[in-house]
Amino acid sequence: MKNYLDGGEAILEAFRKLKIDYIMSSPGSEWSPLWEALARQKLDNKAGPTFVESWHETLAVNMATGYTLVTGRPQAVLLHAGVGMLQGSMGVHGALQNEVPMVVMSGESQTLGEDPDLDIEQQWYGGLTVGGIERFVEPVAKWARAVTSPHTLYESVVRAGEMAQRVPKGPIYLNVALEHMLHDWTPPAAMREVPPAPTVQPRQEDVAKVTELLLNAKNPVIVAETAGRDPKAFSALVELADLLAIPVINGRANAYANFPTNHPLYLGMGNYKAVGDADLVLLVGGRAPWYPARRRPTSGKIVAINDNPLKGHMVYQTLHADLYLEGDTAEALKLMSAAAKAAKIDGAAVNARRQRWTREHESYVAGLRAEREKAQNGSGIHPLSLLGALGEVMPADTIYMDETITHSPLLRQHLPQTMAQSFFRGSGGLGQGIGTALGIKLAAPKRPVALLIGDGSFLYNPIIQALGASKRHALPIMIIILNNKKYEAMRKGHVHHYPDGASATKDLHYGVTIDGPDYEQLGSHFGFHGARVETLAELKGALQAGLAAIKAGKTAILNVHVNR
Ligand SMILES: Cc1ncc(C[n+]2csc(CCOP(=O)(O)OP(=O)(O)O)c2C)c(N)n1
Repeated sequence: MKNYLDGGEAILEAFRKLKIDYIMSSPGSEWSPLWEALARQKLDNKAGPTFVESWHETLAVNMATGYTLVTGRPQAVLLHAGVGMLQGSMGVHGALQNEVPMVVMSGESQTLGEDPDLDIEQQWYGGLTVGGIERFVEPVAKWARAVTSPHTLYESVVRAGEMAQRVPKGPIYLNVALEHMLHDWTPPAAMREVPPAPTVQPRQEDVAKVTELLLNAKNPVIVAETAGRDPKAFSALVELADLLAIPVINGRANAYANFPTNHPLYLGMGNYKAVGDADLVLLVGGRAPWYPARRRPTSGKIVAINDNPLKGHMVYQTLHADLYLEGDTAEALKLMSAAAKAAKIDGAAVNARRQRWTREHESYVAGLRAEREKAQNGSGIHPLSLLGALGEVMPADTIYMDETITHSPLLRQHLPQTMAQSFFRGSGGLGQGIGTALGIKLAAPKRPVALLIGDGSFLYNPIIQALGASKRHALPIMIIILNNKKYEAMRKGHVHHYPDGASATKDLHYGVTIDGPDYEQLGSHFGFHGARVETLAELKGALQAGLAAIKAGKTAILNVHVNR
């Protein structure tokens, strides 16, 4: 029996030193050295990461993404060779766009059976080894390389974890030869504890300059897009807005809960009317707030506050920033609040502003309520009725994950997002919602997690594999399918370009209709709850039953037939 430390142990020890909680993996035969190390970890009762097996690579990557979105801490993803990496590349691309740090690894053989002293399994000779998997990954990862030798393996993995958490955060890929992992490994004489990435803050003089602008502004407005991913930034934004009575809107592409939607200074998502009259706009965590990008939304000054304002993963981006406050968003906001408190605040002006915006908030909320009430009048279930019912039934600490398309603006406007991390929307291609929601649940086991998803988007997900992961890892989530029996986005886009075209005039559409199965029954293989909801009268009861199911530990699939 081979019974010495090898490259598998080097990788696991690096994960332990990086304080990685989970190894998300979809298996492949290069991983036996790591499985040996995991077996030793268990037999020796040693603390270390938990191995979470997935039946699909995208799912494994997405679960890591969801977990890190909540905790902020990178995890490890082990996939198989080039093929598994290709299958998982959709998730890695999403993580790059979402700036989610992770260490992704897969391996291949270098000796291919030609080393007489190393009997490599024959599948590696032939198509499985591609001679540089990193070539597949480079365009979708922050950094992708092959580990150069068994001697550099340990530090390469540690460095990958350290690099992943640095700005811009993102997935780091390592191709690790099977031979490196099978090679014996001598741990470094002095192994350091790996510190987390330090929090970088903007310079005091830059903070002072922006705070002065803010204190002198008559009509400042905050536009938030990604800030609230960090709960510390969520509360720091509330503190700053409250202190100076600055109204807050979510940008058109907000992917997180950035500010409590029930706060008297909240004015809605994409409400650029407020920005037009502003003399100072604080763009907090901006990604793509203005559209078309060429249109400057205000004659006031724009200050971009973000650790990574210019996104390398975007091919084009214009923030129209006159000033940047670069560094950790929460830190920047806290420093601004402290600087404002230390200066003289014009209390009368702040009070007048607060009154004005509170009235505006109340009328905005009343407008939303009126929209929902009006929606009840038509036949069938309007998506707004579903959103209204969710607001009534679901607890305030619910985490919503959004993988809808044409319904997404409604969701982001009408779903209550009163707490930090109560809303997430993914990046990249469709088919990642369930895995991300499962990763979120793994990180936040006490909070209800509800995935809202279009029927088209649902069908891109590895559904059976994800339901299997939900069962196996005890991650009950509520999956609410907004089933309009079509890819409405495709129809809308077609008619937009060809309003009088052959398709529009004869209602003859390609790429639109979905003749899907009875989605509510898909969970039955796992003993899960399922319900088909076709009338308004059934809606609230169905949500309550779904909530009861997830509380009892069972995933619930609600197939809600919406009328648009
Ligand atoms: C992986 C992937 N394939 C295809 C698309 C193209 N696409 C964008 S939106 C959409 C329709 C999604 O349908 P559904 O979830 O039912 O939402 P609806 O359009 O009805 O609002 C498609 C196919 C995509 N974004 N990602």
